[in-house]
Amino acid sequence: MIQIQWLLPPQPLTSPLYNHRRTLLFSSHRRSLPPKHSYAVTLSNVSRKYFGVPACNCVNSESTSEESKEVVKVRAYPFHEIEQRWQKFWDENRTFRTPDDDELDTSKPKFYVLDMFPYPSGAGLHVGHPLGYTATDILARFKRMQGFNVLHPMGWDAFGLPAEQYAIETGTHPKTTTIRNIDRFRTQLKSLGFSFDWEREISTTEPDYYKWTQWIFLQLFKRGLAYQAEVPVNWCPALGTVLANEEVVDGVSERGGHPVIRKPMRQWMLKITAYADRLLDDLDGLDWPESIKEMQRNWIGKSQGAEVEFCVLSKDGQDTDTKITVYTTRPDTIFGVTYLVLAPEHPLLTSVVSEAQKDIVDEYKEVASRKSDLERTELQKEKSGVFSGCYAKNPVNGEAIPIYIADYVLGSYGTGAIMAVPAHDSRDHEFALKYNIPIHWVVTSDECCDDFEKPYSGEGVVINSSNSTTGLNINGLNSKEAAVEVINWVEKTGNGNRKINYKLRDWLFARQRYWGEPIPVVFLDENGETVPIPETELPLTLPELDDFTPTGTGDPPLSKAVSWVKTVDSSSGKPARRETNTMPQWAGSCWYYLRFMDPKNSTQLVDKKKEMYWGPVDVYVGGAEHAVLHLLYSRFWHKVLYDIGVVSTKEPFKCVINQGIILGEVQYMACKDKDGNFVSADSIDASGDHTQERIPDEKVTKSGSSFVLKDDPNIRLIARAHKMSKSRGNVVNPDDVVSEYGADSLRLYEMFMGPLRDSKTWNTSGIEGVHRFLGRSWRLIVGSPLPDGTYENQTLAVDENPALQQLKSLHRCIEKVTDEIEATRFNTGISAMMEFVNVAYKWDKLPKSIVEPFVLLLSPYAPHMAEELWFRLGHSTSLAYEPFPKANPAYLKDTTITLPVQINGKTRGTVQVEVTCKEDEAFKLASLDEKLSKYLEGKTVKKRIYVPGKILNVILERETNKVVAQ
Ligand code: ANZ
Repeated sequence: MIQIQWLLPPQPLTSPLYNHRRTLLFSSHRRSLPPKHSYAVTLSNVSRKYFGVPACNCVNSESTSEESKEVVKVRAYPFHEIEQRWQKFWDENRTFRTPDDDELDTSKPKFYVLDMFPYPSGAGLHVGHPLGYTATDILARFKRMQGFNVLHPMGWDAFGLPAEQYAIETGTHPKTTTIRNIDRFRTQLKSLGFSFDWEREISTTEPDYYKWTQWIFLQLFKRGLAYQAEVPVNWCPALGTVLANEEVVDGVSERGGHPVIRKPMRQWMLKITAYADRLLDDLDGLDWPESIKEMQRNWIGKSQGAEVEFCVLSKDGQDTDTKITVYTTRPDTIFGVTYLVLAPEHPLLTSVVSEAQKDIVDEYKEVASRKSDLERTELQKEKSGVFSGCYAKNPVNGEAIPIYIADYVLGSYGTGAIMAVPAHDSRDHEFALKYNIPIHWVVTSDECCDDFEKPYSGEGVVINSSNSTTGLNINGLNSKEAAVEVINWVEKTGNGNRKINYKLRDWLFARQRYWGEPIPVVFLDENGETVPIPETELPLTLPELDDFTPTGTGDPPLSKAVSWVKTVDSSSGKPARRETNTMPQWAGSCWYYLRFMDPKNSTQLVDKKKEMYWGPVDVYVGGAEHAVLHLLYSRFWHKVLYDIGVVSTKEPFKCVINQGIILGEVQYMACKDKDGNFVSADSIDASGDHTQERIPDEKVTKSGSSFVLKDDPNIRLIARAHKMSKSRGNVVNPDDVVSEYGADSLRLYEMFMGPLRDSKTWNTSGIEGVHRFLGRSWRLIVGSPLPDGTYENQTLAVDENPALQQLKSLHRCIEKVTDEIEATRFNTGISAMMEFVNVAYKWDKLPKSIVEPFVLLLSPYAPHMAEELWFRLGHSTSLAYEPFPKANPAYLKDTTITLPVQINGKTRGTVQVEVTCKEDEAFKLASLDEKLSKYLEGKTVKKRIYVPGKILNVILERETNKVVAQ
């Protein structure tokens, strides 16, 4: 019996990882083990190896009495001591401090590798965070070792809603919550051994930082790029507050489920549309995932078309002075227009709607005002609308067509009015069918269906499109030619003009919130004029507030800071009020990458020289959820800063990588019929007349490509991985993994799970695998543990020259690891190291000149263990700046060949030899070969003919041959 003791910091016995370990023990002993911190069990030698316990000599270790006193420390290697020691060492020695000012040698190449900095939430880190952070840390450590100056910083995007909501609920000041959460995040990140330069840490909530966010706002304001407008917001009358989009679910408030309406309010807007073309064009030169570039292109949504005027007709069918201008990208379909649509918020509504239809239209407008643009334009939603009671004239053929009001047309895009062509647009088609409006086909192609039942939205050849009165005839032209023709015609006849439109809207930049950057302007009491505050008065700090509850009037909470709001305009000395809206959370994250280059500068946002050296960011890693807004907003600000000479590059991020998401562990569900009996998942029908029950992993086994119940293999189970969430109980906490397996194992595992960019499923036995690899590497180099579970202080490495085979294995590993890090294929880099360790286990001796480079290769991935091994190999300084090993091509060439061996002129087999192999060596290998040795054993060699690299021919003495044969 062996006493197994968990040498781990106390942790809840119910933690999933702890349970997993216990299950492992349990399954190797086929015995149930209650959750406790110490077990007396018998370990086979296989299990002993797994737990790092010295092997036992006895054949059956079941009941030897001395052993029962043995207390075994369960762990593959002493990561707890190692990791803490090296984290302390790095901190105390400021190992990862990026040189600054005079110490910075700008003749060296630079590498700026950045993570999308986190919002420090109350929940702490989840295992998704370290995925990207480990990848960037490997790159940072690798480049440092390659002689680059590396900038690898970390900070906090700490303004935002949750801290404010928490303040409303508990009265805790958002600042207090934020500091607490930041402290937790920092501690967690440090426990993972990331080589951030913590001296550059920034938080968007610090006045020293947001002083510059406000400064950028002032520059935007001065250039007319920040302006005020009446814009609809989500107003919740019951809560008396404006809500952010994410706080509104299906038209009601997320908290309390109260109705939310759209209400126009004065807002700050940023004119990102002025940069639309540059934001689009400059995408081409970026090394970003094509998918993100495409999403940005779609978001900017540049389209080319025309604006065409339709004259509104009076009751008796005469032209009036009122004209409706529509925007269309398909002027070629103009003969197919059978109605017009105005958005419910269109300004011409009042002059178009007939007296009879007024009430119906007003009611429709009211309902539409409660819907968001997204709801209105959703393709699946049923289209609705009302007739205005009025008609307009199609300029190309003089036809009178009805004007409708429908909310699938948005007031904010194009002109807020469309010419509807139901034959060729699916939304118009659906609408026309519903309201019995004619459908006229004007484009045909091989691809469109014969029965004209479905709309055809592609291009083709134009038909049914001529009019003798207006003289326009586009029949027979293809769509592109026809469009040009129509645009020329409308321009010539004064009915419209060519037009480029963008989907991109100006950026709504104000929030009716407390926990954000104050907007640095005042409004004069006398006339409401907006006056920016002088730059010398920045930062304009957030006033202290005790009560964060909404005002009930829609005014932001800051309006409660009465003495702060009431002020004077310092340039004129006139009484004024401060702006009480704050900036959105996007603001601080728009430019933080610049501040990391020069975080303490109190006179400039960033020093020009430093920016010229460090900019742009070389590699930027973060979640795909930021593909559009964050990346677009920061590109916009960067371009403005470029225009005013603050930055020297047109784009902020040279290369962007999206790490995939980590899904929770696969869960198994069994289906049960009405009577509660298990039924196989492949036998259930879609009627849903069954329930599902979660099955614990130990009751599941694999059968072919599916999973079944161990007890009844006929019952096939449903296996599914879900997004990690508290409600599913599948959240893995990185702290638990670190205390159970160590940070190096977590780092290695997250990199080993699969390609960085892919989505992956968490699998605790996967960590066991990499943890075992680290334990094996440790024991390969340090040796087996002593009986008390500790290890010798040195290593097993010897000062001897390496064998050629050892050099070859090492250099192959160097080449692979280097290539894979450079290509950010970290998982395959790990496989190369695993292969190396497997091979190295077969060697008798471990030369230092082989072990040391291997430790350096391992160091970006598992830095704690690597530092410890480096130290044990006799080095007194950190390996962080040791040159990264370089593969020597001489050892990479495959120098072995297959040499044919003949006996008495007949080819009898082959041997693997070095190209440089001498005759004696070749003969020795042939005599050791299983097949060839049969021909050579006991015989006398008369002659050997050896052509190096080509052939070995062995001629045997005849007599001897006979003698043996007797
Ligand atoms: C006639 C037509 C015929 C259209 C056809 C399309 C197909 P993009 O490419 O996205 O710019 N549209 C214009 N303004 C709109 C608004 N405010 N709300 C909703 N839809 C609007 O789309 C431009 C097309 O979307 C325009 O071209 C217009 O419908 C519609 F076979 O005009 B089209």
